[in-house]
Amino acid sequence: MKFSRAKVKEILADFRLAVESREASLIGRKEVFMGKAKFGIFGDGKEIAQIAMSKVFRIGDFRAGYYRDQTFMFAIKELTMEQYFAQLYAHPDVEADPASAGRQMNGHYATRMLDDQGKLKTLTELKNSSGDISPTAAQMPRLLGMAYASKLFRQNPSLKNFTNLSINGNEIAFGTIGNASTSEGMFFEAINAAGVLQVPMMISIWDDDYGISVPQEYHTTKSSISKALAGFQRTDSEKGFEILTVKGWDYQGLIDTYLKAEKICREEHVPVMVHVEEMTQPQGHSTSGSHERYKSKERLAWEAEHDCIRKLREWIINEVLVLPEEVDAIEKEARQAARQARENAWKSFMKDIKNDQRIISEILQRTDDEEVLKVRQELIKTINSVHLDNVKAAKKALRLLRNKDTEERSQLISWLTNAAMINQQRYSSHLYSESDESALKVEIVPPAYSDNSTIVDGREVLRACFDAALQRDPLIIAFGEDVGKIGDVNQGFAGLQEKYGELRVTDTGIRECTIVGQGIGAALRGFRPIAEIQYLDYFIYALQTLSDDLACLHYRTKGGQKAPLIIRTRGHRLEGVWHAGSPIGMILHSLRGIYILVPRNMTQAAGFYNTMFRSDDPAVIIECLNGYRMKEQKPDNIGEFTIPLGVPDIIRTGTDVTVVTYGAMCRIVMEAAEELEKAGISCEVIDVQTLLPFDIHHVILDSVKKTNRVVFADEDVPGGATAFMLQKVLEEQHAYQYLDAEPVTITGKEHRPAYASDGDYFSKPNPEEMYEKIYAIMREVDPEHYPSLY
Ligand SMILES: Cc1ncc(C[n+]2csc(CCOP(=O)(O)OP(=O)(O)O)c2C)c(N)n1
Ligand SMILES: [Mg+2]
Repeated sequence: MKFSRAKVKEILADFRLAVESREASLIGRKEVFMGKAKFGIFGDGKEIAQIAMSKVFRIGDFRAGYYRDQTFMFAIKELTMEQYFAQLYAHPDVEADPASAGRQMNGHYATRMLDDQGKLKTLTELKNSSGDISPTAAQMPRLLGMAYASKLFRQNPSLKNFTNLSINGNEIAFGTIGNASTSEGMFFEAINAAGVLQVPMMISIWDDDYGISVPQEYHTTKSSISKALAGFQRTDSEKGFEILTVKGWDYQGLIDTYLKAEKICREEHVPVMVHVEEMTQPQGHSTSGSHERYKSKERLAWEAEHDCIRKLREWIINEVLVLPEEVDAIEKEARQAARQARENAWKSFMKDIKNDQRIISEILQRTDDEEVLKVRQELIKTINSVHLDNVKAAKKALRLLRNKDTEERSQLISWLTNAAMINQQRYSSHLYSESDESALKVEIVPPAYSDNSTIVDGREVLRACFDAALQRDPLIIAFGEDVGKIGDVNQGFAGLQEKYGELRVTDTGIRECTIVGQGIGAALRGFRPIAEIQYLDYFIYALQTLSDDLACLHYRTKGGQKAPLIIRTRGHRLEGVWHAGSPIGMILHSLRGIYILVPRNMTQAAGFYNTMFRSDDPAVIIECLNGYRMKEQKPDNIGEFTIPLGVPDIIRTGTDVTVVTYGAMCRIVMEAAEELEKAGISCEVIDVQTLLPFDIHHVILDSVKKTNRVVFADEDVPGGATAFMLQKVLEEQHAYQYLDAEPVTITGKEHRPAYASDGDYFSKPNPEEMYEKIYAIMREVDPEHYPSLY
């Protein structure tokens, strides 16, 4: 016999796991067709490669993958069969579905990297998977960041003590991606960046020749991603990638390939690409359609022939010389295990639902109302009922009982009140940090000034703040285009690379999406990165990653993961179409889950940086493009003072009109307010300072109670962020009842801002326009006192 006893045992255990995982896929599909789950996407056809990969995934390593990886997650023991089914059913419980507590569709894996208090666990003792997302290739930017963290831990000697986060940077960041998804821009961007950075990133491409129905020739140059990327292959004289190819059904080949890949990646910190070809997808893409529609008979026959489990079985019998009966017995046992897990998971999922159903049905039964009894009958008859069926029945009954002052009515109300609380927790908690380090709980230290406080350019205030931060916390790092050598285009980091080294303050390529991903991945691993997007106008390149990955990370894992990343950028008015943008509505509406801070000057910005450095929430901080050379008084406690989030600043008091604004507009509004004062109109100007969160203590409402008139002003398009502010103040703060005049919004034009001073003046709100619109409000009150201007 060629194989040792221990080896045979290992091979058979691998085979058993593959069969169990395949059975889970087959059962999963049936559950969807029986209406017990809404959608299913499975890892069938990809089992053996994932088992091989799991053999080199060590404690302390990280994964960023996609929806086919169930077998890998089983193999590293970070997913049980029951948890797998729990997610399929959308079981809203962290114990049942630790990846997402029922918030994510099946096949989206994640480990719990935070403890119950929201603190990072000792990641070096865990096998870690970052939280999957559905957009294809969107795991790539984060993957780069997780690999980058290993490089920093290995190369920066002052990080050696963080043994809870890294063991000398030995951790590999494992990525997986489908063949078709490698066509995405962010795949190429991340691959290029990994080659440049030389980070321990091992990307496996599960190549089954299709992306849903579309065959390879539509996706990839030369129909092969390893051929297309051959130029990335490192040589003796040039750094690059190690590119390996292997067949998805070749058990021994896969194991050998991954052993080789691991050694290069872990020891040398060289990025490795493992292109796993000739994979299959026995059940087709997902439960949404059948692959017989688009695969030829020949292809289907080829797939049956090359099924990785079938091939492994043949190999075990022919080469390992295990008796077919023994293999049959293993298969049988594995299938039974999957079936039992399904059974248990379903029972557990239905437990709370059935329990609530029983409570409601008992309450309804006690009423003597025919219609209510019908509602009860309907509820009991519902097949595969879920929580919403219970709530709907209870609300329906409550409507029917509205005129009756009965015991049952109050029981229903009490059940519904409790259910609302539970469902809020189930489906709407953890958008932001709920830990002691929440940005909303940071201790507030006011700026301190003395006779010695100097007046300096705004950029120098920022520079001093970053200097103090880098000095204080070795996990704070900053990177972006031109951030390193010249200290950013406005010199906020001037001289800081020289002082703290290239590993702390670093230039990057022009690649906004992966700059953000680099930040997300590093933040997940315990760093406190400042990822810089040079201009707000180029933020859009990173918006998808921010929206789909960072903004929902804490939410989609129900508090299982966090990435306290600061995205630093600069925006609002300056020059022309692409250096003067203020698309704040777009940002607000796509980034709930990230705090959006819009300081009017660099002192306020520094205060917000200081707050965020001490919190575990992510934030975007938008500095004013035209503020770096304005003079400001530098606080003496530049590294210590903090500014609270959600607390507007009243920058001018007044009695006639409340003007709500932020950022660079503050100066325009103040200029108009000075002029209006001369005409006897008194404006109260409020800088909201942070848009998310927005005016937590209703400072604006108090102002409107006094002035009874309100104006919202910014540089965004009409109906953009001003509409957001209007909704907050009028609806949420109920300010409408104190208004004596129509609320007014003053915004930029609908088009992008034109170039030069005149372009700016006629595209963005200007002081004259502000003056005239506010004057018109007062003219309506007292036309005699305020005669027509024209
Ligand atoms: C950005 C984006 N576009 C489209 C989709 C819809 N979609 C989901 S999977 C998929 C095909 C992916 O194929 P491949 O990368 O080869 O992975 P496979 O499913 O074959 O393993 C598509 C188009 C998506 N999820 N995200
Ligand atoms: Mg594919």
